[in-house]
Amino acid sequence: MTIELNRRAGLAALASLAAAPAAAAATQGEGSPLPPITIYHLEGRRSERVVWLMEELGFPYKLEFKRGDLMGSMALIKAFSPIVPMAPTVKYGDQVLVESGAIMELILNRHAPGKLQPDFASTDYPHYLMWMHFAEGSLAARLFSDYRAWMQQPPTERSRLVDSEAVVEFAEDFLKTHAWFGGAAFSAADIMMAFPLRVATELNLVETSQFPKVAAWKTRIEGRPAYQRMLAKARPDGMIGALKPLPQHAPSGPRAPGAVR
Ligand SMILES: N[C@@H](CCC(=O)N[C@@H](CS)C(=O)NCC(=O)O)C(=O)O
Repeated sequence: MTIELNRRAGLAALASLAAAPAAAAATQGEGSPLPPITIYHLEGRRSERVVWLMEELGFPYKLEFKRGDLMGSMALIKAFSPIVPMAPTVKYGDQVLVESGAIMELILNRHAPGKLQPDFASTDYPHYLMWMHFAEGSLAARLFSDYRAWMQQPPTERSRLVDSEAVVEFAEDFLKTHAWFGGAAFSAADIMMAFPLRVATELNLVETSQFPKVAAWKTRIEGRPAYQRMLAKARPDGMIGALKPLPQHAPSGPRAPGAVR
């Protein structure tokens, strides 16, 4: 507990040094003042995570995108931040940030203490943090590498390595014993996991019917008022420019035996 208090005090001190001028900032509860935030966005893509987080927290933000025009939205991002144009790109005060997970952790830890993440000392916290990072580090990474490979050549057997089915199975197993990816309560880990788990089924990387716990969890997150507000603002015309689903994914079942690296 002492460590937690010290950490929070440290974060608060850091934040007050880095905070935008008081006039431009909005005070958020007991957290540090929130600098002006602009989210550069592509409809139906990972930038929805930051919009959804802000809606859950009731925090102000500006959303930049060209409605119904993914290339036009990408051009806005490139004009603003040409070096690594990705969605989300977020203007946080005077700083330009990418990586949805890092942006979410920053906003929560600095400006929304105690919200949308389990207490640091709880047994839920390690799981929460694991899923916050698994979402991009393992799940999205393996889904998109399988998608690219299987688009070129349909798979005849499952990979010897941890593949799309294995990473989604891991999420399904966790949801057999936990209501949410943060454990007992909805958290930012659910926001992080929503995009890759949607990709897994919509792009036909896995067989949807094999993952009933994931399907039930999706219904629950999509029923949240903040999720619906995010959809209305960030995906006003529904999904646009969706990638083509795979004609065929790897046959499900045990992975092919062999060496791992
Ligand atoms: N790990 C990054 C991934 C960001 C990312 O790749 N976003 C996609 C949209 S979902 C993008 O901007 N793609 C454009 C490109 O790669 O050129 C995050 O979580 O923010």
